Amino acid sequence: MTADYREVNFDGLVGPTHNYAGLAVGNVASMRHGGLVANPREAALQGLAKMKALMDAGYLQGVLPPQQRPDLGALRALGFTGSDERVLARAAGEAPQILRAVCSASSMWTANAATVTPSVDAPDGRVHFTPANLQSSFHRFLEPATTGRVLQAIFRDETRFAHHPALPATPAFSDEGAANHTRLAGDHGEPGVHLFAYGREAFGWGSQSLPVPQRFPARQTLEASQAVARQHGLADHQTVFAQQHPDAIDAGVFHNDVIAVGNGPVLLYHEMAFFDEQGALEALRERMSAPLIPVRVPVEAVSLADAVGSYLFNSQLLSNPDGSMTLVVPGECQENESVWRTVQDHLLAGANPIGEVVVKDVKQSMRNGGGPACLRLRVVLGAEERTALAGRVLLDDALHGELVAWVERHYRDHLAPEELADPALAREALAALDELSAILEIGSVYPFQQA
Ligand code: SUG
Repeated sequence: MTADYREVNFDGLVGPTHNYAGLAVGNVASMRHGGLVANPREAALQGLAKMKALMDAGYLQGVLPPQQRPDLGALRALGFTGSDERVLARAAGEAPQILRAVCSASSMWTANAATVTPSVDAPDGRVHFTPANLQSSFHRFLEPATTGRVLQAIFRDETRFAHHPALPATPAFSDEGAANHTRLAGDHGEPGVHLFAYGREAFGWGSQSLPVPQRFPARQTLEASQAVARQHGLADHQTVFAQQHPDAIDAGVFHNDVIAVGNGPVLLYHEMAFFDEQGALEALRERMSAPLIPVRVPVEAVSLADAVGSYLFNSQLLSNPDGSMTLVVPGECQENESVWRTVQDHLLAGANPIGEVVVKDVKQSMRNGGGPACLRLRVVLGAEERTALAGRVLLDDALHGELVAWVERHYRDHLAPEELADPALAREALAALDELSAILEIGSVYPFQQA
């Protein structure tokens, strides 16, 4: 029986309130661009153009809906009362940063939506999902409840899909999902080894001397990664837990996917990605049944600052039927001389499967620190699992066309942080999401539809 396992990239649709609020500490782009005027329409269309290009190139492409924003429920929980208009106006006057947070379109970065284990690796033969608690920032902590509902609406068949609760939303179990998780395997359908990268240990047993970042927070804990692996039933021989280099976090590597990307047996990484680089490689080699293909980029080729500025490692590395791989990099890589030279001389010309580089413009997202890899959640699915998906979430030309028309109907092309209190924006967003859930046939996943 051939199960025909393939990777489906589920990209997050950018929501109608996309804006630049400077909310993400340790994320250099977000901190730098806070206050800029955003273009939600362009952001959503850039995302859809990337999805369409990959679909046209033969990759399986899925789509995940944005979340309900502004999150008026969150404002009410914080003591703002009265009509929706009054709640927005009071928040704008008394707590503008909170208003910005509840308007963030951050669910577009679906690499942080959840951690996923394919059925080939799980003891019960189901695909496992854990929504990330995203507790390290308020605006992202608002995501997991709806994320869980959306994932359950799409991956509905309980005989094939297993959903776990998000981890306790407390610093000890700080979890940012698949952005700190890479599955390595000879091929998508072969048993894989799960590389979990973490920034700090919460309980620090026996390792008090391990260095921690000094400037920026470490968003993922070892204990969170271990708990997710436990939920999914992964055994020791299937997992490797590696500490991120604290200097990298301090340079703006707030997620491991800003400095490393894996696919199949290939691990493309910057030499500063892991605190114990050799230890991580050795542990992977011991566990993998296929030979690991490390593609290491040294500091002399690309500095940490250039890695963070260009998002070279926040690329999508995709498998092609002939065994080669395609690297989908953000446009910023082309603008950086040392990065672009490394792409040509080191990655494309090197002894590795990377045979093609595709450049995609996702600048609206990049200004908030989200590159091509942040925008997608990878789910390896067998043919029958793909057939079992509920909703209309696998992209085809018809769905792409409807989504583009939907964006053009509903989205503004100009949104400054001061405009977030506009009650018309909130009404526009709800009308758009109501229509979207019908287009995607995912049912009533939003709080406003359940009230
Ligand atoms: O969590 N930015 C996101 C970017 C997430 C990128 N994801 C991955 N690397 N996988 C974050 O820092 C900025 C929002 C603002 O400032 O308006 C923000 O949340």
